[in-house]
Amino acid sequence: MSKDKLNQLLQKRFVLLDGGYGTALNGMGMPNSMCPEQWALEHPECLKKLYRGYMEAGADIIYTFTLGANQSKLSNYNLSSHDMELNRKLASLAKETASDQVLVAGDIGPTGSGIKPMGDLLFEEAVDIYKRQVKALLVGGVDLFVIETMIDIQEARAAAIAIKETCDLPFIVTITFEKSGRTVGGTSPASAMITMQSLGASAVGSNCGHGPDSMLEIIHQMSKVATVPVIAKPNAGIPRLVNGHTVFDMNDHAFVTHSKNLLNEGVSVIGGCCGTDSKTIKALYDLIKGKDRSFEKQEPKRGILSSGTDCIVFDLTTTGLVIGERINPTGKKQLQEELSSGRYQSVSELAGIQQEAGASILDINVAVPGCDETSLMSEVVEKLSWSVNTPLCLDSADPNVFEKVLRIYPGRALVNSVSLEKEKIEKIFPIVKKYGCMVILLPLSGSKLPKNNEEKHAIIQELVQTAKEYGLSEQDFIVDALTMSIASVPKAGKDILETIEYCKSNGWFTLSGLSNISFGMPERKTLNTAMITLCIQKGLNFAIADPSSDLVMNGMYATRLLMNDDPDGSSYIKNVRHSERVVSSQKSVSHHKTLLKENDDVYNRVLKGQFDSIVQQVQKELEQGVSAESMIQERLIPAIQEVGSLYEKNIYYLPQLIASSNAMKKAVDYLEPLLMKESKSVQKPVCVMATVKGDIHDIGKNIVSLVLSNHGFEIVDLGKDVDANTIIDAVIKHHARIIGLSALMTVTMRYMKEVINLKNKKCPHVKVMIGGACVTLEYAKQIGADGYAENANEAVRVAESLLD
Ligand code: B12
Repeated sequence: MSKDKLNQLLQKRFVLLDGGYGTALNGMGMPNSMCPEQWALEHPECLKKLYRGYMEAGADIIYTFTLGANQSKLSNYNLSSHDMELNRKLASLAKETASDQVLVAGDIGPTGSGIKPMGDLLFEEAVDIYKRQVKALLVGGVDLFVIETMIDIQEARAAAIAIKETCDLPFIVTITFEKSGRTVGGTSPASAMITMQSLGASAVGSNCGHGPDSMLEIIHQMSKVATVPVIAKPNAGIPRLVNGHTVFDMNDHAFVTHSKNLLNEGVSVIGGCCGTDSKTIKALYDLIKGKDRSFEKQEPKRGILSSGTDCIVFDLTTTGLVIGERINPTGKKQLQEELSSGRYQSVSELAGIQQEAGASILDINVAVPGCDETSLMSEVVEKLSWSVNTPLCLDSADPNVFEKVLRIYPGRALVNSVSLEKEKIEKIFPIVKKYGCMVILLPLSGSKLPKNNEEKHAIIQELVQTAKEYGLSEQDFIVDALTMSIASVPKAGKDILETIEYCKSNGWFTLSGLSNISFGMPERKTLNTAMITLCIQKGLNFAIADPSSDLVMNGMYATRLLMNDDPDGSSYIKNVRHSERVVSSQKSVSHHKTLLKENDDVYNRVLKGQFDSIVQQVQKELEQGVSAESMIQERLIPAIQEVGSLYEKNIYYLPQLIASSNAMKKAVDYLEPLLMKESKSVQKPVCVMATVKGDIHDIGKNIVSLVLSNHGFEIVDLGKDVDANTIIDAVIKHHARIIGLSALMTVTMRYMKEVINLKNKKCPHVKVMIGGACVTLEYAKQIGADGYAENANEAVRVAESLLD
């Protein structure tokens, strides 16, 4: 099916998707010990029955049963090499049953391994894994693709890129969010929507999760920034185990009532996930049947950029957005040295400082003579992607640098920049289109500066025209007003103001490299401040500037207030800096200034996740006579406790937790041998962790293991799908005091009891604590577990209490 045809369908009317498969097949006898895809293939009648049910209920699209049929996930069942065969056959089965009455979407789900920093795979490894799946689904005859149940935006992006680089079929995307309203990695619904629609998805939304009621706010956030139809495919909540049966508490009536609210929030593609069946889909059909709908969203012209976690949305009237300019090695010897030796401490610090100081975007320039700019830029972007929440602006004069970096950037970036040069145009515009980012148009013709404003405006016209020929719209670019130095061009100030006016009248976003105006002059900040106030009067959207300059920032906030760009004065009041610096109340992932401790670089490095440089700092302090024990007890442990509390409050997400834990681990690994010398005993309580047999969900178990080890437990992690004998053998071998069991499914949580029974026989003194989405305190008591915890921090408290 062509993208246009699907888009026509999606824009004409409500579209109905299918319901759940996994739980339904479990009910038909699918055992958890077996690969679901293989079992389904061996029992085609079961799957066909579900398909027929959904088709009769009125579904427009059914999914192939291939959510977990990628090489990585199949390795759990030693079936990696069967991925192509399974996908091809399962796609053919769906096509055959559909017999052209409904569309078949090739289903692509998480790898199960995750992409760095949250998992083990490199981004390109994930792309390759998905490409194999896409190719096989194509052979099986699918009409479109669906990327679903993605909890990591990078996996969703890798799958989208794999589809785009393999075929022209359209794809739709649904992301799964936590109760907190963000993904495990911290991506907000709006940011996920922007990132995936920019990459070319025909519709974007959410699936699975915690039921249709808790999806309402997620859909609300997504709808606000959506330029494509919005999808909701919720489950019927998290199931409970009641008298040995899996029970989803939400009935069809309640499901449909909540679905109505989802439609009112802007959803136009709807279906169900686990816990829903053909009756639910029929009820949804009745809900949307005959309802008129046309997807004609008349949006104001607006630009949108996103990071891995958050986004910024602006329109032609938005002024005073600052692009932090300080990550640029030109003329900075120390930064050059660090970058050329692969050290990024200053980069991380400059990023944090600028974000804290109010930058909306961070410019990243790493052009160090003699260095491979593409690899350097990739590494810096990889590093900053999950440690700051502002979008990034990728700044390079070399057009070859962008593609590799755009592949790994987990959001919608800004490319800086393209000028009127054939080579740049031919390289940059196609990749801007492919990766769906925004680009800065720089009015230079080759390396020549325009002689006057007429010439400058003619170049801008030509660049805009060319951008449109490459399929970009006015929402995809920002024009650089080209700021010259007042020291060399006396008309420089007036010229920029004229260019801003000219662009505004054409409806184009504008930007100024503000600091250039004062180059070669004394008291540069004064000139920069005067310039920004004048520019804001003309409606400049962005200034590339140093947000740490109080004078410039205050001038900007004040002008916005005086020009009625900040009608209630709230931005001015919140941000203006008094002569004594006021700490910004803005939430910042990397630098919680208020939480950082003055003069405690060890503590601060853990808090900021600076694992590259922590050992150096520890060594320095040891040389100054600080004891290893005091460093651990008084600074490292409190720091990681603070990290845990930030994670619990949804201020930190998984990437920050991992980075801080790495910092802690590196420091402790270095200090521990010294502690032995100081003849202090460092025997840690051992905890054996496992996801029980039949269950391959391990993300929660991994987080609990990480946080427990941060709190002084020695973790023996046995992985997932682990049987009782293996667990008890490990307990005996490692003299463990606690067993931590995880299960995410009602069918597998029963197995926890078997582990407890065996433990009671072989090592009754050992304590067991349990957890996982479907597990409850009640269930823990029922099976005789000693403890239960709902999340990782709670798990630490429970584990510590079990040692008493
Ligand atoms: C991501 C996901 C997957 C991924 C897993 C990737 C991976 N490496 O883990 C993939 C796609 C592979 C997958 C597969 C399947 N999934 Co799934 N999946 C999910 C999903 C969306 C999120 C789970 C998750 O990682 N959450 C994030 C983590 C951080 O949360 P958590 O695990 O709950 O952990 C926290 C706490 O519970 C606690 N905790 C966890 N473990 C422990 C342990 C101890 C000792 C303690 C103290 C605390 C503790 O602390 C953690 C941190 O805060 C859930 C839905 C949901 N909302 O939970 C469905 C869900 C678990 N999956 C479900 C199903 C049905 C399946 C499949 C059968 C689907 C299929 N068609 O194949 C297969 C299962 C195959 C198998 N045999 O295991 C159902 C289970 C329903 C049921 N009957 O019980 C769920 C609940 C969806 C639903 N609503 O129906 N899934």
